[in-house]
Amino acid sequence: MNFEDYQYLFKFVLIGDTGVGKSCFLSQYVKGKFIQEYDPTIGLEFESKSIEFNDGIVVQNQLWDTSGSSQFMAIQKTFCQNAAAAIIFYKIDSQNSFKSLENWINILKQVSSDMIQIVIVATHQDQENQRQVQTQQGRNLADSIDAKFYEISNHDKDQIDGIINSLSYNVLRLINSNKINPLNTQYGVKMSRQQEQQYASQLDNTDDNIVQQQSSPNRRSLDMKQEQNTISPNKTTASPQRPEQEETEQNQQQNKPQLQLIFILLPIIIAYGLYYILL
Ligand SMILES: Nc1nc2c(ncn2[C@@H]2O[C@H](COP(=O)(O)OP(=O)(O)OP(=O)(O)O)[C@@H](O)[C@H]2O)c(=O)[nH]1
Ligand SMILES: [Mg+2]
Repeated sequence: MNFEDYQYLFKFVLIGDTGVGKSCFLSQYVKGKFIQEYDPTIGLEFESKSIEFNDGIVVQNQLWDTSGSSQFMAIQKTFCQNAAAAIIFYKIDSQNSFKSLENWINILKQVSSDMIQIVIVATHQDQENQRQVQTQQGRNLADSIDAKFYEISNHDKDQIDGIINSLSYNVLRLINSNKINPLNTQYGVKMSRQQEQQYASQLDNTDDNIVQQQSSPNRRSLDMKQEQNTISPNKTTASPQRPEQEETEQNQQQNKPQLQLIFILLPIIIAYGLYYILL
């Protein structure tokens, strides 16, 4: 796939305490590989993967995996700033990681755009026997901030794909409903150059339509005027002819009896004339 074989690029950030499974989630999504050994992320890493929707729209998801260590707070904040979506992780076998969600949500509130899509993901679902956080606790917290909630095991790639696909779809929906301006980078969305041109021409067309819609009553009256004008010259040339013809026909009709009378009277007058001449 070439660099710009997509229409949109979405930037997602993965945040949460150390060891909650952010890198593991990312590895499963991009490489289909579960990382068994814990290898803490230093600062920041990122991976990209494209998905194609039914309507042919290709979205490249760029996932930024931040370290959960407070050492890297500045980086975490910076990368939350221009994100289209944030996935906040905790693990069900760690009450502390769940408590930290409040801090992560606060960071997002401070720096992210108001259109950021937030998802809370509880990992280690396969560690049920070590559970410290009840599913309902996670769900309630997600509801309180209007976020989606998932409880998963990072062993299950399908669950991970489902989360990212649904996030991408939601961001795309926000673009299509004009709630996110894809030209404004603060929303964590970027368009390919080709899509940008198409988008600009669509905007131009929309502007034209608005102008046309606004001016359409005038245009209609103009058209009507033009229609009247086009009709009237024909009418005006046609209309005098018709009465003239009618008049001539009427005159002819009216003259007919007079002529008939002349034809009757003329022989009589001639006969009388001859009569007087001969006498
Ligand atoms: N059983 C189980 N283990 C998991 C799961 N997710 C992650 N792990 C393990 O948890 C450990 C830490 O996972 P990471 O993905 O590296 O954690 P992280 O959030 O990236 O941590 P930092 O990079 O330090 O911020 C690894 O040893 C993984 O194998 C899960 O869902 N179930
Ligand atoms: Mg990591």
